Amino acid sequence: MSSIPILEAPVCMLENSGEAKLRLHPEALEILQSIEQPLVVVAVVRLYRTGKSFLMNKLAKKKNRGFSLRSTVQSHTKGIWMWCIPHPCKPGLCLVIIDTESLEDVEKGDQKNDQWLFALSILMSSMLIYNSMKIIDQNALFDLHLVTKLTDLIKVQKGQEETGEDYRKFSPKFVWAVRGFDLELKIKGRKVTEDGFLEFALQLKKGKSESIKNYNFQREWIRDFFPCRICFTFPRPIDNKNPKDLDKILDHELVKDFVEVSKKFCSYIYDYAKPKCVQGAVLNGRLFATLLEKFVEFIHSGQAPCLESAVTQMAQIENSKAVEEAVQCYQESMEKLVKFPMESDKLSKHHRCDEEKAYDTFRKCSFMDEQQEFQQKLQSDLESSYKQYHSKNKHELEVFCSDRLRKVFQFVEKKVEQNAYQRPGGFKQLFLYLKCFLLENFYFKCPRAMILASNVLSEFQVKKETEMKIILQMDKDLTEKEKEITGKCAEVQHTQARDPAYKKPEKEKAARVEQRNQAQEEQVLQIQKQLEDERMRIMHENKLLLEQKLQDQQQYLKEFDDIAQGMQEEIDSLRFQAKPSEPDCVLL
Ligand SMILES: Nc1nc2c(ncn2[C@@H]2O[C@H](COP(=O)(O)OP(=O)(O)O)[C@@H](O)[C@H]2O)c(=O)[nH]1
Ligand SMILES: [Mg+2]
Repeated sequence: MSSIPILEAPVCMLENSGEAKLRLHPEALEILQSIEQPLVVVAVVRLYRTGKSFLMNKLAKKKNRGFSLRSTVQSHTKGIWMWCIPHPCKPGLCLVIIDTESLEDVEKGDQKNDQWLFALSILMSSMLIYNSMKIIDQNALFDLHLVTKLTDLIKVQKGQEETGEDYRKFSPKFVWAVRGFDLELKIKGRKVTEDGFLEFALQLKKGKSESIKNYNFQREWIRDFFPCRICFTFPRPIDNKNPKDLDKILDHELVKDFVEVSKKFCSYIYDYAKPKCVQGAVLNGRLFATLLEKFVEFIHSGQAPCLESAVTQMAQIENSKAVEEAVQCYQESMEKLVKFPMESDKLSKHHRCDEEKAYDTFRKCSFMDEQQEFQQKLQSDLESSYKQYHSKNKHELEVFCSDRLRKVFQFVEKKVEQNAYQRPGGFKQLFLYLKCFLLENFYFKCPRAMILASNVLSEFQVKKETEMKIILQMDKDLTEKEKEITGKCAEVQHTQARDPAYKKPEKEKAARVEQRNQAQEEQVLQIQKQLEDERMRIMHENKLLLEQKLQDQQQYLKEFDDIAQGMQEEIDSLRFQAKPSEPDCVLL
């Protein structure tokens, strides 16, 4: 997993220029898309110049650079800004701080855009900080009236009447931050906690008058929509009446109580803000960016963002991407590890291993593929990819075998031309050579290729049938002749042994032996000459026969070509005739 990008400063995510359309900033989307970690999204809302940016900088633990603070009425941030940082306490999570400073900015005529920004902050955050000055009073609560309009601003399910329960499913945790609070935490003389203070402000009144109904309606909505809520009361950060340039003031110069509450506030957020979930699925940066795009698309088309539809569309987009990424991961790994040609057993082992990697990638990137529709698509894509590798491997194996065999055959052909095998046992030797070659090159190095190699060898034998037959025949003939010679030599020696001349006195005998030896040597030489002549004759005849056969073969091939061509023409003509013809025009 890649690490969380380090952002030196916040970036604008959604621009509210006051025109009809809110503009998503591609730079922010790109940053989000690169974050693979789950996001904890904390959004701060409400009026400008209530110290939101100052507080968010404390949350980001940044002293110098951060959300810019404005001490003038003119607000700098127009729209929603975001700042992504590694979570300070939970490794592996990314904390996204969202500052929506321009809500109800006096310069912005378009109230509708502000409402959308408020709705988006609620939709996108896992914790919402509602910032107010001084006290929780009717005015501050009135500003939360937008919550009562949420049914107009956000749809949970497609085309259904929605209940508070539906809204509660995605509502963020709610933190009320009261700033510049200088009252005592007492209600009717009794000390209360900060939460007790908030709950008191949200209490319902008894009565049935219209004003009481309105009073209660808002509170009921807030209580219903934010079942999980908490309150922090912050004293003034510095003693001066008009705290300007707070960002330049060091921590030890701030009021001690303020520093303490700030710490408590930050710890609470670090501990309790959960990763953002929609319909039970945790959002990482990429999913968050897609969802945000979908919501803005809804707004631009004049509809309230519908959570269910956005999630379905997001799932389609994300799962298609997940399939693509998984197939790519499979192919990259196969290309890297497979060296063509290889034994099909090994290839299938690689396939199984890389297929597992692909499923892992898919599981990491897919989103709510409950019907396993995309997983099935991945399965069939991987199968067809494997088929391609398999047939590529088969082809390369054939090429590899043919290449090797061609080299041997070239060698054999040369030897055949030099009549190296035209001797007794020549055929056997040739055959043995081919066999040894196959064993050495294929069986021991690549046993799977042996079958293919044997096929190619058979093809060679068919092609060279004539030569092989001649070599075989010559082997037989010469072996016969050799036997004949051996027989004749044995006969001569036998005759010598029985000749009485050999038994005469030594001298005479020696002379006679000498004489006979000469005669026999001559006889043997004569027989050998005869045999050599015979061998030359057979070789010559065979050579002529071979030439004749080769010529015949060429002739046959040519004739077959002609016949085949003739047949092809007939076939073409029959095909043409068999083609359905255009109906004739009928004149009425
Ligand atoms: N009185 C008071 N002023 C604050 C506090 N926090 C920030 N400020 C000042 O209020 C001005 C606006 O602050 P800023 O954080 O930009 O407010 P934002 O518009 O809500 O983001 C700046 O001059 C800050 O120095 C606070 O807690 N109390
Ligand atoms: Mg601000």
